[in-house]
Amino acid sequence: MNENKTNINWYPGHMAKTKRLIKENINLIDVVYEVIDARMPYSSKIIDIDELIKNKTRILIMTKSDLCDLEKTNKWVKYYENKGYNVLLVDLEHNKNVNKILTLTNDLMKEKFEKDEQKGMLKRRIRALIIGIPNVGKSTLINRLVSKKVANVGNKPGVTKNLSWIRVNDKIELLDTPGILWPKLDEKNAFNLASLTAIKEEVLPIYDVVEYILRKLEKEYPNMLKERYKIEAIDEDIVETLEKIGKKFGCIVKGGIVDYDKVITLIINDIKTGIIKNITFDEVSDYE
Ligand SMILES: Nc1nc2c(ncn2[C@@H]2O[C@H](COP(=O)(O)OP(=O)(O)OP(=O)(O)O)[C@@H](O)[C@H]2O)c(=O)[nH]1
Ligand SMILES: [Mg+2]
Repeated sequence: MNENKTNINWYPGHMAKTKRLIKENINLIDVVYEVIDARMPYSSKIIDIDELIKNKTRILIMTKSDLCDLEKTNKWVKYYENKGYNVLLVDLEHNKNVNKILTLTNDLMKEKFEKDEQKGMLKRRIRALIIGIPNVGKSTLINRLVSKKVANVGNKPGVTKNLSWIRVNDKIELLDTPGILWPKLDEKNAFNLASLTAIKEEVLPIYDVVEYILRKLEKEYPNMLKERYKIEAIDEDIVETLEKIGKKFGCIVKGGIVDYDKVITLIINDIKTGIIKNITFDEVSDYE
């Protein structure tokens, strides 16, 4: 694994605050929904999560299954199951597998709640904490579970700003939280996070992010390069490749010169909007 840490000073203060608030509220919580992106099951997992949530019962929820490379991501499901996690792979866009979350939650909580009842404690709702890095779909998950729009969502990091309790039904309530990350990012993880919109692209040099995306596609998904960008291989000098793509897509300014910023935006948007999909950027073999 690449141990280089990016030295960019980017860690926003509100993330430290969110972590503190989660620590303060953790004793109220029965179960934790740890949300990660199925396209990066390693890079999108909070590094110091155990420190934050202690040994609470948890469900690892992988979102965006509609956008991931299922073959690769299923290896990650096994990887985490072997480590003892309860894992659910869900597609929040098309509402697939979402009802399994509440069923599993009830199963996991049954014994505890029965015992509490026997002890004469008042019946109360199960309290679930939703936690994850930015833009993985935490608020979308809440809206799906509640079956209406109660939380703001958006296809960019940092939409949710505060912690808030949301009642799902008379059995369960959820605590939505803003996305959190950690101050120093491993370089490879940082590029995955920037490529798949979990940190603002501008945090890293945008040309490097796009080069990373194209080289990753060339290595893992060469057919996508051919189908979408009509190119067989990435040039050693990435500018030449951007030039070719720019000409094909008409990203041209006056005088027939390629507008590189437009090419960059095109590629970033292809990932954001899911035109480029069925991709998983973390390789399980790197971590076994
Ligand atoms: N295709 C697809 N898109 C999804 C899925 N889940 C979430 N999204 C999209 O991902 C984007 C981010 O969703 P949010 O729910 O705002 O993410 P969040 O984790 O709450 O983000 P922050 O509040 O910024 O931390 C939105 O554009 C969602 O529509 C999914 O399973 N599939
Ligand atoms: Mg949110």
